[in-house]
Amino acid sequence: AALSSALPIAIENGEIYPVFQPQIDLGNGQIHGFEALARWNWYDLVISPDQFIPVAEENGLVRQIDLEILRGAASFAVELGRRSARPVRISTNMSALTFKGAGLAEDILDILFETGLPGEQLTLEVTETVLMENWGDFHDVLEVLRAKGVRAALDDFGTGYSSLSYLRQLQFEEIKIDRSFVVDLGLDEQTRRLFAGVIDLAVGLGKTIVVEGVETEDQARFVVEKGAHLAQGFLYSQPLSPTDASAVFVEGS
Ligand code: G
Ligand code: G
Ligand code: MN
Ligand code: NA
Repeated sequence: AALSSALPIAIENGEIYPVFQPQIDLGNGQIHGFEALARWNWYDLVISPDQFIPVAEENGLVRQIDLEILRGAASFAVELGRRSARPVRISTNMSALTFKGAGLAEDILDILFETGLPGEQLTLEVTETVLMENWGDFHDVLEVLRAKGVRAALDDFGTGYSSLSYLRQLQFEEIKIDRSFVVDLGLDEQTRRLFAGVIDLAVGLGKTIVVEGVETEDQARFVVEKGAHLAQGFLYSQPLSPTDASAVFVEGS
């Protein structure tokens, strides 16, 4: 209850902001881009999105947050791009509820225009909830944004129903394999086979495969060997402040 009454003011005051976790290109070891993850500084606490995103969803504030994080991430990428020879790609998370109601595509286009971020440098991450609850809106928004080069990623793949038909029906450019999958790689052969099969299938469909939650060298070796394209996880880096994220990107270029 305290969170829910503090949230609108926090948004207003800019207390909700993105941190940036590197996504590593497994082909060359360079930082490909960053996933923007929301954080909320509330007094001395840093509140996790697992706590405040559900509250924002209940209070009709989640679109505002998703767009604020997108705006922050876009500004970050544009600014860092000025100091770097190669483009900075960013992914941001969009709640299924964010797709409900009119005007989302226009709001996102406005942010691209105002910050100067080329659409080709942006990926929107959504979970399969959006496909079950809001497929039509999602499809319409993506149709507009794709014309600008914006990509879509299916996040947390392997956790929900993850019907394989989603992979076929919808033109996700990227599939993000959930970290719960990765945790089990060391435990059993069945998971390793399933993982390898899913990667094969998705690569065969022309998707970019992002593996989340890579924490050990063994996991990294396995996902590289199986042909994943990008990886994210504590082995490479925690989510970073804009200053630290810029530094590692420029150093590694
Ligand atoms: O960063 P962390 O691992 O604590 O994120 C927890 C969850 O919160 C993840 O599932 C992530 O997708 C979600 N999340 C992080 N940032 C945002 C955001 O800006 N918008 C939405 N809708 N979800 C987010
Ligand atoms: O659901 P989504 O992919 O958006 O969630 C990303 C979340 O995963 C972030 O909150 C981030 O802090 C967390 N995360 C990123 N890398 C790792 C990792 O290697 N291990 C664990 N346990 N969590 C991670
Ligand atoms: Mn995500
Ligand atoms: Na995920």
